[in-house]
Amino acid sequence: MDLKGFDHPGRPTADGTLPAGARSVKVMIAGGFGTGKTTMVRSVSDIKPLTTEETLTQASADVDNLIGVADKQETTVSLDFGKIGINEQLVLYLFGTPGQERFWFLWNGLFKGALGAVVLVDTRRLDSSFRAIEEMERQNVPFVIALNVFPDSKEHPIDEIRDALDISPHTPVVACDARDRASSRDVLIALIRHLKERSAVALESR
Ligand SMILES: Nc1nc2c(ncn2[C@@H]2O[C@H](COP(=O)(O)OP(=O)(O)OP(=O)(O)O)[C@@H](O)[C@H]2O)c(=O)[nH]1
Ligand SMILES: [Mg+2]
Repeated sequence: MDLKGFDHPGRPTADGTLPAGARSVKVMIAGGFGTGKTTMVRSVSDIKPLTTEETLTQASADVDNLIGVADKQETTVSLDFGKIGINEQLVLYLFGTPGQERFWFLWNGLFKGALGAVVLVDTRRLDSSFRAIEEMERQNVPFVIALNVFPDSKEHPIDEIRDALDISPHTPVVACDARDRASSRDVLIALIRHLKERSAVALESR
């Protein structure tokens, strides 16, 4: 993969595109409650990730939709942090968001300087990721949708999922297994491609 253009530490440009020569990129791993954000950061990180997991309390039982994740024991209360070198020129710093609604107030600060995001979606509970998608659009952070496939997930045509999530036809949708390093890495590469394509389009229209 050609990653020319990621040579210097990157901050978002005024129009939100990739800076020429970015070397390190802040990427958010977002999505609804229990969609596999911490799992993805853990599986893909080159360093021992920092996680802020706390035992799920009864307080959230009536609030969170636990279909498919009823045996979930822990939840992220602040953030997950990991790092992955994609190649010698590019390092991604990964920031996993908390999924529980009561911690969403933290999102504003967390997104500062983020160049892109992965929004994890559990197709058994599509609605749990609506808010994350809205937030990406509101904060103008380009994103890819990663469908985290659980054993009892049904297969849905991608177009149906696009319609249900109401996302632009330009937003990539990829399937993954967040527990698998190679699969999670592929999602991040899909995001980088998307960021590069957006930058190329923005440059052409200048
Ligand atoms: N079968 C399967 N289980 C998964 C997968 N990804 C995550 N899990 C499991 O699903 C549960 C939820 O994963 P987490 O990584 O904690 O989800 P999260 O999005 O970080 O959750 P919050 O921080 O609470 O919002 C855990 O029990 C994981 O082991 C997957 O791809 N396949
Ligand atoms: Mg988590």
